[in-house]
Amino acid sequence: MTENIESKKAQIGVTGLAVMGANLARNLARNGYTVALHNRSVEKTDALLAEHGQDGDFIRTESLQQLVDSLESPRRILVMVKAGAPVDAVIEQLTPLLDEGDIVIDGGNSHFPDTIRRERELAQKGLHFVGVGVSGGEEGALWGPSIMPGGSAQSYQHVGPMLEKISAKAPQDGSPCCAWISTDGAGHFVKMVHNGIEYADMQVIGEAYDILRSIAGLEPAEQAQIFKTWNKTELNSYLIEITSEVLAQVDAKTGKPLVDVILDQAGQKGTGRWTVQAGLDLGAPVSAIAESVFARALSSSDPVAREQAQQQLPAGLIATTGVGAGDPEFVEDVRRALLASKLVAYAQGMDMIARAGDEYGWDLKLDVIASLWRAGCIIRAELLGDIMAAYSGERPANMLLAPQFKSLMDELVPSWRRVVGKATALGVPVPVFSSALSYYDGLRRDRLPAAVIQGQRDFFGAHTYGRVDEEGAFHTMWSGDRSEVNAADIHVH
Ligand code: NBP
Repeated sequence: MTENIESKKAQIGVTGLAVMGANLARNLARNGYTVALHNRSVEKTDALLAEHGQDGDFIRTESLQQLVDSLESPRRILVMVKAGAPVDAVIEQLTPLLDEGDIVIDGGNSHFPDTIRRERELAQKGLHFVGVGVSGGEEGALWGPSIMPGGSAQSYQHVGPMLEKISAKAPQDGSPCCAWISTDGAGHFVKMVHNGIEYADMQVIGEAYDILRSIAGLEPAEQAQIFKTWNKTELNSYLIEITSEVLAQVDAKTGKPLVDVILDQAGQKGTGRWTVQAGLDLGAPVSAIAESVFARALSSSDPVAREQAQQQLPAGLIATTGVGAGDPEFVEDVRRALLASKLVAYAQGMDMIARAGDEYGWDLKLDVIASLWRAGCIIRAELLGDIMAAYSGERPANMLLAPQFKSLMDELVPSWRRVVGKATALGVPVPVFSSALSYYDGLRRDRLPAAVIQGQRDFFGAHTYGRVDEEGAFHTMWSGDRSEVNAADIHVH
C-alpha cells in the first residue's frame, strides 16, 4: 500500500532499491514498519511498488529531499547502494538535508576503514553513521539476514530494535541474529571476516569433493548423497546442504553432472581479499583464509598458464591410491579432515577479530559474534553453537584450545594427516586442508624454525634475538669474533 507523503511519516527510509535494498525494504514493511522508498532512478521504486506494494506500508519518494521529509525524527535512512564511491556520493547529497541526531545506516558491503572515516565525518556534523554488515544474500535480506551493526551505542538504541526484528532467528534459541558489535567500523569488519571464513569454508568443501572424486572415485551424484549424510553430522551447515544440491544437479543440455560443465574458474568480489589484507596488517595468521583467496586466484587469473602447465609439468606422483572405490573409511577420513580444516578457518577468523578489537579499541564479544552467524548468513552452521559456547566464559587464547574443540581436534588429527598426505602424494591440490594442518602444527609444536629465521635476521641485519634461558635481546658479532653481546650494551656504546 502506498501512502501520500503528506499524511503519514515513515519510521525508516531506504535509498538504493536494487535487489538487497528492495528486499530489506520489503522485510521491514512485512514486519510492520512504514518504509519510505527512494532510488536514484525512480523506475526501481515504481517496479518495487508495482510488484510488492502489498507487502506493507510504503511511501513513494522521487528525491532525497522527499525521502528526508517523509521520515519521523530522528530520521533513519538505510543506504543500500553499490559499495565504494556511490556510498560517499549519497552521503554527500543526503547530509545537508538532515538534522542533528539523524541516523544514516550503510547496509552495503563497505570496506571497514571507509566506515571508520564516514562515521568520524558524520559525527562532526552531529549525525550518526551506522555501518551494518548484512549477510544472507537476496533471500536473507527478504526473510531474515544475519546483521552486524557498528556505529555508536546511542544510535543502536534507535536502529537496533528494527534490525533485530527483521533479522534471522537462531534455531537453537530463537534469539535474533543481530546485536551491536562495537563502535564505528566494527560491524563491517566482522562482516568482512565472516566473508573470509566463507571463502575458506567453500574451499575446504571443494577440496573434499576433489579428493573424493580423484582419489575415492566418487561421482558427483554419489557425493551428493555423502554430503547429505555429512549434513547430519557436526558438519551440518548451509554450505554443505547446498553443495549436495549442486552435486546432484544434472545439466539439461548435456546430461552430464552440472559441476562438470561449469568452468572451474572461481570469481570473487573482494571481501576475502580485504580479510587477508587486514589479517596481514594485524599480524593475524589467517593462512587458511588466505589460501582460499589464492586458490580462487589460481583457478581463474591465468588460464593460459594453467593450460600450458597441464601439458608440460610432470605430476611426479609418488603413491598409488591404496583407496578402494568409495572406501567408507577413507570417506570418513575426508569428512574429519574437512571438519578440522573448517575449525581452523573459524579459529583464525575469531583470532583476527580479537586482535582487531585491541587494535581499533572495539570491545568485541566473540560469543555474541558467533551467535549472530547461527542463522541467516552463508556460513550458518551447527558448529557455531559450539563456537559461541567456547567464547562464552573466559576467552581461550585460541578457539582450538577451548575444551570442546581440544578433544574434537584430537579425534580428527590422524584422519587429517592421512588425507593431506595422500592428496599431496597423488598430486591433488589441498591448499586449505594442508595450510590449516600446518597452522595447527605450528601452534602446537614445541620448537619452530623461527629460531633459524631470527639467527638469519641477526646475521644480515643485526636485528637481535631473544634467548630461551635469559631475558633481553642479544646479538652475535657475526663479522667479528662471533661472541655474543647484550643488545642493551650495543646501544650504550
Ligand atoms: P548494487 O551493489 O548492484 O548497487 C545498485 C544500487 O546502487 C542501485 O540502486 C543504484 O541506483 C545505486 N547506485 C549506484 Br550503482 N551508484 C549510485 C550513485 N552514485 N548514487 C545513488 N545510487 C547509486 O546493489 P545490491 O546488489 O542490491 O547491493 C547493495 C549493497 O549490498 C552492496 O554494497 C552489496 O555489496 C551489498 N550486498 C549484496 C549482497 C548480494 O547478495 N547482492 C549481499 C550482501 C551485501 P540506480 O538503480 O539508479 O542505478
